[in-house]
Amino acid sequence: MEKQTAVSGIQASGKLHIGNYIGAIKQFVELQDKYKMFAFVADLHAITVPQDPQELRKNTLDAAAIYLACELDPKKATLFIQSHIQEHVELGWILNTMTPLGELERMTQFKEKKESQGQKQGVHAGLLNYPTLMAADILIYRPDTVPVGEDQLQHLELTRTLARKFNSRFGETFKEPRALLKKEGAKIMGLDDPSKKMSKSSLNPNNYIELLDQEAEIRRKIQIAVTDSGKEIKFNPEEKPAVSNLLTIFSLMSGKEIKTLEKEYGGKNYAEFKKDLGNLLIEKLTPIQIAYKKIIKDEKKLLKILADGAKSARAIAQETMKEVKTKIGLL
Ligand code: ATP
Ligand code: LTN
Repeated sequence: MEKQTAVSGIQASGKLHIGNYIGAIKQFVELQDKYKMFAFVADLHAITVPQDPQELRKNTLDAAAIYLACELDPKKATLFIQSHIQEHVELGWILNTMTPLGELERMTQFKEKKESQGQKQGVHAGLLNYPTLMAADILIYRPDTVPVGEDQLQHLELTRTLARKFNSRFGETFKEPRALLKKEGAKIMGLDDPSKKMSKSSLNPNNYIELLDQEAEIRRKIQIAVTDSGKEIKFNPEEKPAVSNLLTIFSLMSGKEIKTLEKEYGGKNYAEFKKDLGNLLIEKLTPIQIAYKKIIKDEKKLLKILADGAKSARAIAQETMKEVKTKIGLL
């Protein structure tokens, strides 16, 4: 039987954190054996808010290097940079012409970023049109599934709607992909505020643990992570959101069940639990950091991997675009 296809991307908008790892990258790596996996760095999405050019370049290469350091294997998966495939933008434009403005205006991510960006640098049309480019990123490879964190579900729903709309107007062209969401870890919360998701655009660096954070920094951030009232280490997201979040991180990084952790830490205090969690994160992130350092040193080799990935991706994207253009009557 032919392998199913999976597609997903990560924005090059800052330092990747353990939420990105648990909610997204870890899944891509698991999928690469069973699926035809397309993983990319969404640099065009990153510029929907202003980016410093040098930083954007560095963040894009870093994100690609981190994919590889987390053991995404370019022999199994297709790894590339979004802007290297111009067909994404071309299809994105076409989808824009089929998307009601109201659908874009009601997107939670748009509303949130409009609020935070608006105060800083104003809101530009790219931020509103973010989801149609994302729909193009996906539909162009006609995937069966899209592994993402919970915050992207709304964008994926729009993607499915656009696929249906296009198909009913111009004939069967796109597959309606389903979201692949982890039961646990699809929404890792901020260490400073367990009511909001861990986010690289958080203004407080203590919100997240970067995959490249130094040992001392990891220990410090875990130590000062907010906890809940009471002393018990129990999983109860309503009553103990902060500790439940730390337990989720502990469980997904160690492979131990939450129930086992609750037993192990029964009668122990937050300080002991946090000390062990800090050690665990250091143990798991150190090999990623060592691999990253090696990969990022050899930029030429990294660019070659990305160029090879783009070549494979482009071949498929061009084929889809040819069909799309014919169907809608572009010469
Ligand atoms: P920002 O918050 O600045 O928009 P981000 O941290 O959400 O950025 P993205 O590049 O937008 O990072 O996300 C990449 C992938 O990581 C997406 O699949 C997203 O759903 C997932 N992800 C992001 N944050 C979390 C989180 N806190 N928990 C689980 N998954 C997450
Ligand atoms: N919007 C996504 C990043 C992204 C993406 C995609 C994810 C851009 N294009 C296509 C899956 C499929 C985010 O995580 N913020």
